[in-house]
Amino acid sequence: MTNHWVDIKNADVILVMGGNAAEAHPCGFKWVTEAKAHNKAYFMVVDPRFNRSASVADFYAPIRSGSDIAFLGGVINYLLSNDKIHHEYVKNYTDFSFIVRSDFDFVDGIFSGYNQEKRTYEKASWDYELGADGFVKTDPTLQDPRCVYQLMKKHYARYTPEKVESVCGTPRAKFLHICEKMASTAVPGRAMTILYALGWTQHSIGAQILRTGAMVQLLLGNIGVAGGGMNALRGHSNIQGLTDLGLLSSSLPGYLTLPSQVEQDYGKYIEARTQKPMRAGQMSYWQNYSKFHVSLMKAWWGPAATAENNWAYDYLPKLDKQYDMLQIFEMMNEGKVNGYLAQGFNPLAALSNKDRVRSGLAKLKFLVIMDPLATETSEFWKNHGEYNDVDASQIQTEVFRLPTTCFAEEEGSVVSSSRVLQWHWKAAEPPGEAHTDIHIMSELHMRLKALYQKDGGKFPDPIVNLWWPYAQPHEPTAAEVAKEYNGRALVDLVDPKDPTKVLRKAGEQVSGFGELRDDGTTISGCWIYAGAWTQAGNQMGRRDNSDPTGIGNTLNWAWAWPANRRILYNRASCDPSGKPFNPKRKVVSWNGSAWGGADVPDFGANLAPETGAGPFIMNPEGVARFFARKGLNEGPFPEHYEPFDTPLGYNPMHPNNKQATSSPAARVFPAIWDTFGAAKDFPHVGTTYRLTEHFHYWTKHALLNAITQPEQFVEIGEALAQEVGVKSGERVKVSSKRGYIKAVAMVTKRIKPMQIEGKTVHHVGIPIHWGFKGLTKPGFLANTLTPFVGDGNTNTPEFKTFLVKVEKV
Ligand SMILES: Nc1nc2c(c(=O)[nH]1)N[C@H]1C(S)=C(S)[C@@H](COP(=O)(O)OP(=O)(O)OC[C@H]3O[C@@H](n4cnc5c(=O)[nH]c(N)nc54)[C@H](O)[C@@H]3O)O[C@H]1N2
Ligand SMILES: Nc1nc2c(c(=O)[nH]1)N[C@H]1C(S)=C(S)[C@@H](COP(=O)(O)OP(=O)(O)OC[C@H]3O[C@@H](n4cnc5c(=O)[nH]c(N)nc54)[C@H](O)[C@@H]3O)O[C@H]1N2
Ligand SMILES: [Mo]
Repeated sequence: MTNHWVDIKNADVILVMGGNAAEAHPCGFKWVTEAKAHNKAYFMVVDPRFNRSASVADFYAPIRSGSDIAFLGGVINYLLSNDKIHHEYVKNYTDFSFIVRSDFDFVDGIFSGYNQEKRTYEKASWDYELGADGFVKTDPTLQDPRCVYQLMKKHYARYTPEKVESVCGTPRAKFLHICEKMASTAVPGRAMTILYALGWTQHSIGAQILRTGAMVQLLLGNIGVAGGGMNALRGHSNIQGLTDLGLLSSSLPGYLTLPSQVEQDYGKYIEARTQKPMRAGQMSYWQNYSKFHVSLMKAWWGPAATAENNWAYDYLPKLDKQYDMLQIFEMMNEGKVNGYLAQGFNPLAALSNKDRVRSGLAKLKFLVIMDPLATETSEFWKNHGEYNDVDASQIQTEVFRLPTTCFAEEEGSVVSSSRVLQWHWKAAEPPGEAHTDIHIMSELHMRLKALYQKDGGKFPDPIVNLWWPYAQPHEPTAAEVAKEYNGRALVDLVDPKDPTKVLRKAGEQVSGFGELRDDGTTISGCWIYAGAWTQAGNQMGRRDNSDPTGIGNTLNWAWAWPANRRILYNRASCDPSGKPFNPKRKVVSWNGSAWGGADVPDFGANLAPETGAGPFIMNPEGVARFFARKGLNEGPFPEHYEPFDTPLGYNPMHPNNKQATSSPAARVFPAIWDTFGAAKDFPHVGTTYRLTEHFHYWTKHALLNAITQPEQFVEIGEALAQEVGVKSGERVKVSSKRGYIKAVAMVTKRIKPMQIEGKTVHHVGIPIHWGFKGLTKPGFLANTLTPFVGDGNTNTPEFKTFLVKVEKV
């Protein structure tokens, strides 16, 4: 979230789109209720189904799954053509006036630089024009046809309300009503928040959907202000922590990035990530990259990371490709992976195209499961009748199960969607042979290290030299690890201007990332977490909920990254002179000599407005981008592409260009192309989602949850039920090109047929929670049906839109 849970109460308009917060985030959803009760907020839901969020909304509009870019592109067109934008904001805080390179182009769905064979873009032309001074050329009058404003206006002019209705199935009047309500927040005193989750991310164009939402918020001046923001409601209780700590395969902690295989040279690796300001007076905060990177390398390899060996740069793997889940399972299928460790992950249930996942697991030599429960994955090899129809005698994979504890059986920190790190304490002893994840991983590491020390190997250094300075090497404590990710000084840190002045004594915890250095004198395992455990102690354990300004920022409740800031980009809540756009919901302001207020300023505390430094300090241009310069992989302006299982078979924005039917840059493996379905065989649009009563695939092991939702069902509308001749409570078979499931039909008024390009399209709702293990009645894994294709940036599978056929059993 750019903002945070409590801040939702400050919103005037709330849009839940691409998520179902009332169902999947029922505790945080109380802030929507607060905004409605105390702030007269207007609450809107846009979803293929009239879901539980819609049931308490002021307004609901249906949308065809997978068509949100067309809808939001229509909103951009509406805002620009009706002049409903926050002029002072976009003029000063975005790239509206920047001139784009003359070789940038967009022709019938394809941007300049496309390589069809590789299905990727060469992005050089997706950039601004630079002047002789190295700074971006601009046209403050916005008349230049190549300025971002003009290009964007032209790009989205095609997304008319008629087009939106035809592509999305959203009736025009409903679409326009939503546009009007959004537009009401273009004035300085009003804000809209957008709450989203998987209904946006789980598409082959997921990242671009989010970007389109962010563009709408920028036009309205809703980023950085209280009650605004782009708010990703995260999933697992610590999934925010997982991304922060760099567990995605291309990341390092704190959103530093792993080098690619062409980056063998350390100097070039750092230089590429240390961008010089692209306009006068900008901070371009990533200029500090090397301080964070060197401090990380010192945290991992301690004395073995030296200036001479470029801080152990050779120890880092250099990526030849993205190693996301789809890639790993594809490589298993190709026989290129021998072993797999599934820690707190149930891929047979959770990953798309179950048959492909199972055939991948069957090619492994060994599979290690670290989990408190007996998951479907741990029995992928076992015949469970129709639910897992497999011949065990044909599978040689050796499976090890290592029982772990659950969160309540250990202490540690959990990061919420608000970026707040909260410490929790152990409440129960682990049962049986269960050990904490830290214990198991440490043991594995100790034994691997011993083997490498004994036998050597091709390159044992990164493992043999891993720094392990914990009191009990077999089980470091959560507190030790937390202190390490905060970071500390290795020697006395002196003031560079006055060497007699010691700023931080050797061995002391740093108070923030501003203290980190790139000369090997500091460590920090995750720079954005610097400040979480300082000399003053564990900030994550703080429980003071006082809120002196009433805005809900509670700066003494736990600790938020970065720097305990609760609203990101909060400089943008003020006009260029430092006066709040909305004095009633003041976040920060400039008092003539410093920034301050209800939040930690997102900016140099004493950086005067006169410097002209922009609020988006991580961008070298200091402003936010409508034109994603060299950004996402599909192009600098989001464009609608069809899902890979498309009910139309063509892209209504580019009906004559086959190349542009589905995302030209999505992750598709050659072996997968023939696993996509066509509407003639699979005429209905399937989508998968969750229910409050279950948490994925684990609460079916808990009796009370199993009682509340005992049996697998699918939701179909009344019209479709009539078409296939099925009544509520009867069983249906739902098939896709990849397989089938059978479940009870729940016939509902909450899913209505849609008119898409003159054709009737039915949605089928498929909750994900069932499987063949646990205390619920055995069921089919929903992912038997889903396609093995991923977003072109994140590689997140397209779980939310695919073609199925519903029949009565
Ligand atoms: N009780 C419970 N809570 C949970 C979870 C759980 O399993 N159980 N899981 C947690 C996890 S890990 C996550 S990631 C979050 C997920 O949180 P959400 O994303 O809110 O949950 P979902 O139910 O997957 O899907 C959200 C909605 O997206 C809609 N949708 C589908 N396709 C589209 C589309 O193309 N456009 C739009 N606008 N909407 C679409 C669906 O109809 C559904 O209503 O929930 C978390 N909370
Ligand atoms: N079709 C479809 N598929 C989806 C989705 C969808 O919407 N539709 N959603 C996707 C999303 S957003 C998610 S997050 C995934 C969820 O996919 P998974 O994360 O694979 O699903 P969970 O059932 O939450 O599995 C987590 C496992 O962690 C174990 N566990 C709990 N605590 C601990 C612990 O402390 N240590 C260890 N080692 N294990 C622990 C649990 O017992 C459980 O087996 O599913 C994805 N798959
Ligand atoms: Mo998730």
